[in-house]
Amino acid sequence: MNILYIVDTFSIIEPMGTLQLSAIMKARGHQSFICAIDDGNALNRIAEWRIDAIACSFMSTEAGGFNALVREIRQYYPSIPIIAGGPHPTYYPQIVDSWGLDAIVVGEGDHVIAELMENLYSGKDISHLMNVHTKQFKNQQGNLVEDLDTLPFSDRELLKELAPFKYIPMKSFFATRGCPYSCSYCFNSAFNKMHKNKGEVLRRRSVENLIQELEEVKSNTPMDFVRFGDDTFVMKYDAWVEEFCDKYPKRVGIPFYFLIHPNLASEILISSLKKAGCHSIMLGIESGNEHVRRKVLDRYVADATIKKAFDLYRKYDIKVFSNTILGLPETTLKEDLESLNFTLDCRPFYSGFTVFTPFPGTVLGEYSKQKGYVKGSDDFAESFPISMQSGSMLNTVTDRQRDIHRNILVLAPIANLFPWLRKLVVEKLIYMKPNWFFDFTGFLARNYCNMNIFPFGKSLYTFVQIFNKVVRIDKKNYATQKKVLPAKLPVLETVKV
Ligand code: B12
Ligand code: SF4
Repeated sequence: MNILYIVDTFSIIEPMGTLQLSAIMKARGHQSFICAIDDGNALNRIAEWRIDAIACSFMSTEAGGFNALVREIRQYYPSIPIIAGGPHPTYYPQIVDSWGLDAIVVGEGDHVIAELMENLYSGKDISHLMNVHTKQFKNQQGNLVEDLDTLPFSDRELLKELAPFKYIPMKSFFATRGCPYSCSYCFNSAFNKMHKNKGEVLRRRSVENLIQELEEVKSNTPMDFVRFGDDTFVMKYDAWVEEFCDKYPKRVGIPFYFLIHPNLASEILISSLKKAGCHSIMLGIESGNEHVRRKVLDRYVADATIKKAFDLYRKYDIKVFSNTILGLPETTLKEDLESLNFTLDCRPFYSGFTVFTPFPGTVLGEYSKQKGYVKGSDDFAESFPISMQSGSMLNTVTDRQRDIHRNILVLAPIANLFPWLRKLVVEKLIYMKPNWFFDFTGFLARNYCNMNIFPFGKSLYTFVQIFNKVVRIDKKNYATQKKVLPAKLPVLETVKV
């Protein structure tokens, strides 16, 4: 089969779920093709590449564009099998009843994608497949992938000739799947509940398997920075970390980044990872108010623990990208300002802020909906913002608070980079009307910080490619985007065998 994988956009980070599934399908002899809907030519690609089946992967923020695209594809190719998976179909599976999809996969797709696509294509039964929902049936969740080493390495060939990936020498890897924490705003709380008794939540590849993939990618592709995308790369200093810190510098030796929880900072862990090549990390602060953190976010971490973690990472000269959420349910401007001040006190390298978004399936998302805090319709395809940097979706947030949020998002990194500006930013500038000057300086600060957290690619050409991409991602909006529609119905027939 010729399978077309569709993602929303080609950002500077590879779509790893899609690359994993493509590797599984290629191992069974199928051909893979990929396109992004924001290029506007998906419909033409189906005819041009003689596509037999389509696999869409998307988050909730991307659902509106996919809904429109699936409708368009159905007009031109009524019988081509279309399936979908990823975060939105997982946490909002009701889409299968109204979107015109043949099936969706809830949760991990590795065990089921081959049989699902092959059976759909050849008209065979799919009603026995775990994790699969259709209009007619909604099957239960099967077991989680137990041994990650049994999965093939991600199919990076799929992106090899594609911009921006071919210009970007930063490559993503996953050492684990799952997260044992249950923060109320995050998808893991829902994922873990959904997979109760379906296997271990946190699974880890062997160091050897991970290093072999890193070596393979390093020998095939330009790679000068490694980004571990795991929810929590490591949990503590243990035999795995010891082995990783021994093998990684010898066999890979490229600076790397990962995400970790502030509860897990210990001197031995941080010093060992630094020696192994750790350049930067992401630490979640999420709220500067300990009560909110515990009671609203289900994040059981003390102020002092967070500050100690920042101090330790600073001591080992590891650059920290922090994340703090504004506009949380049942909080006011007072807590937002506490969060701003606490974040600046922690002195991250880059103080990232987002606005709370009530994602479907998450504890806090569902709570906000039940309480009537969510603006607009219940249809996530219609009402979801395209990014957590957009204005709040909660009707409890005032217009003044929205303006202040917007200013904090762009000005906090500036106050953080230039501490002598902190008083001015915190006491005056964030209360002004948002304006292009704040946005522009914030954009520069954000990209300066990003370039230091992810210091990959030194050429001007890479810089221009990435800059283009960043500008485009910031402006992304499928509804107003120019699309290339086929002028008349293509002659392609989908052949069922
Ligand atoms: C990397 C990442 C990104 C990258 C995306 C890069 C890319 N090109 O895809 C970037 C940084 C751009 C990003 C941005 C955002 N992200 Co993000 N991101 C992730 C992250 C950390 C890893 C994704 C990943 O690669 N996972 C590993 C692969 C193997 O797993 P997977 O993708 O889930 O795929 C498996 C299954 O889902 C399934 N599957 C997936 N696709 C398909 C398709 C088919 C057909 C089938 C059958 C199965 C299937 O099978 C795969 C293998 O088992 C996840 C968290 C996570 N751990 O997954 C959050 C996550 C996906 N992001 C999330 C969010 C909220 C965002 C933002 C909105 C945040 C923001 N700051 O604005 C933005 C959205 C930007 C936008 N475009 O609108 C949420 C999504 C929640 C939701 N309901 O949609 C997640 C789940 C994290 C969370 N905190 O809850 N993100
Ligand atoms: S620690 Fe991070 S990935 Fe894990 S549940 Fe909390 S927010 Fe989600």
